[in-house]
Amino acid sequence: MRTLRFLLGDQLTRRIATLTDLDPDHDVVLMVEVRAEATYVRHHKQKIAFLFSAMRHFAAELEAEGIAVDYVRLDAPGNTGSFTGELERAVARHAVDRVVVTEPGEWRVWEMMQGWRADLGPPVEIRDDNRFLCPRADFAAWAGDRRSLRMETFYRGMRRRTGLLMEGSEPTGGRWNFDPENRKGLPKGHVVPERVGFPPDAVTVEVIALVEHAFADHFGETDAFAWPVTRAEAITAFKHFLAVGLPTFGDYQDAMRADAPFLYHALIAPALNAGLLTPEEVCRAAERAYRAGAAPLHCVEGFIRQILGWREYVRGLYWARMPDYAASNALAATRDLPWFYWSGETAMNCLAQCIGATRTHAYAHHIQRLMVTGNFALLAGIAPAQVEEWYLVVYADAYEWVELPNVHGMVLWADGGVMGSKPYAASGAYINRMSDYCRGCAYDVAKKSGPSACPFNYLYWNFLIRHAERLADNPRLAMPYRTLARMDPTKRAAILDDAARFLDGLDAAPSAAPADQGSLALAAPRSDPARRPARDTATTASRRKG
Ligand code: FAD
Ligand code: DLZ
Ligand code: SF4
Repeated sequence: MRTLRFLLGDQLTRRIATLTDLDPDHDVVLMVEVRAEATYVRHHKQKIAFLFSAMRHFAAELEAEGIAVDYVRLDAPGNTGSFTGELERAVARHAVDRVVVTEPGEWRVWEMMQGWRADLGPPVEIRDDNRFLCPRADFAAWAGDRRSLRMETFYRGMRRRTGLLMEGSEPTGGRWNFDPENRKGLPKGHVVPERVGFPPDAVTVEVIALVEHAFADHFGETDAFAWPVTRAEAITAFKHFLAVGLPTFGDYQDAMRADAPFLYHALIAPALNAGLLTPEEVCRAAERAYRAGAAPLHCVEGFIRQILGWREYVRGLYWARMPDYAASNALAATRDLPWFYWSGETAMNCLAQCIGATRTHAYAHHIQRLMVTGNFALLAGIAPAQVEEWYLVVYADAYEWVELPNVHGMVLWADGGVMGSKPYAASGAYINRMSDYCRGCAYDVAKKSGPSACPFNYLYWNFLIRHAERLADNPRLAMPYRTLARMDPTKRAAILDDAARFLDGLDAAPSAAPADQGSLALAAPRSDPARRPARDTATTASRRKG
């Protein structure tokens, strides 16, 4: 029996279900670089370069093992530009008895695969993705048809299931969660260790040139490319993190500093999501570091929770609730995404810093995504589909299975509380406590109203006022709503005025900024429209349908 084994670009592990029973004497592995996958949203150039380079390296490793790989490059003559087109051509090229694939990470590709089963010709076997610790079916059974699904309950179940950080049936250290120890700001003058990077090798150099040419209008820069593109490099990067990052990871997990984009974070999400590392091996290695006394429990638990908890949870939630999950808009948010999300040109220093680093590195850490760019989108009432598209474009680790629940549920509360019991709305005080951004900002974080006040301050109260009907009864928001109830009516009116003026001026080019922003916003050069990635004509909803 001759089998065509179709390997997607984010399934780069020898242990993927597609390859488990590979017969090197008869089978062919198909890998394809296709335009449609790079442009269904216009991904950051570094994400495309990372994935194409990792795919090419992985194909070479398979070939070195004596496996036949049919690898279609982006510029290969006749490349149809889509998964379906390339699969059809490959089936015609090789006389195969069947096709084997592993389920994809995105709903739109899942739907494509149903089409292959119906129309391709040879039988198509779609296998479960064996790279996760919680199979889709197990999560679905846990979730049932409950309306709200809390990560913490799921996480405890996963600890019990895997035995990670467990002493029999009890959590190591007597607690499940050390989150309260994970919220320190960085002390002034704290020296952050250098991180290991991987300057582009010959394969990556070639791929970057291709990407710069073929996807010239996409968001982001490639100059600082330093991602590991092979499993060996990813392991080196992870070992470096275990030595220099993990022992301090928990303490400063939520901290932000303008000159230190990576702090103590692991920088492994692109490698994990593409299959170069497995979630189980990184969790086990972190646990071993704790047991060997090389890292304290609150750091190791904090790290393992992100992967065994959050990562598995969002993936389970995505598959259990799609496609309906993406359609909700509980807070009726409809505003267009402001231009500065693409250009980074805004007088709000926190946003300028996070978006600037995102352009340069295709990276921002969790709190920057949640509490800066996410918080602003929530407070400003940006339409969920536009925010989701942005997050799917700009990060090297972005795939819809992980991006969508984080943005739709955690950041925007567009799911009405399936994921989080309350929206993560915060004023400038939070950003000031956790970062040094406010010191370099044209706005004053201590001011609550008026032209020079930090916009997060009045937008926060404006958000609570606007959504009082929906949120005022939420016990976790009782305190701010009590403050609001006691608020002087003139102050309340000033908040509404400031917010309306600010939001009305949002999408304006800097020279047309309202008077209160003029002197601040004009500090930034006028945006060059050519630097903004052209928007797909397809809506986000239609991209999900494939
Ligand atoms: P670390 O901070 O070192 O964490 C270690 C690992 O934990 C990460 O590599 C990741 O695999 C996992 N992890 C941590 N938080 C989460 C989470 N909330 N959900 C899932 N996994 C998590 N992560 C992605 O991989 N792809 C995305 O598209 C993505 N979009 C996000 C969008 C928003 C709005 C938010 C708030 C978070 C998003 N995350 C996403 C989660 C998280 O921000 C990134 O995984 C993390 O910043 C990657 O950097 P790191 O490897 O240095 O992570
Ligand atoms: C993200 C991406 C990109 C940019 N390009 C390709 C590609 O050319 N070929 C490929 O096999 N995969 C690519 N990917 C990853 C896919 O988009 C990913 O497999 C699906 O989104 C399913 O998770
Ligand atoms: Fe951001 Fe406000 Fe601080 Fe400026 S003052 S950096 S806008 S939180």
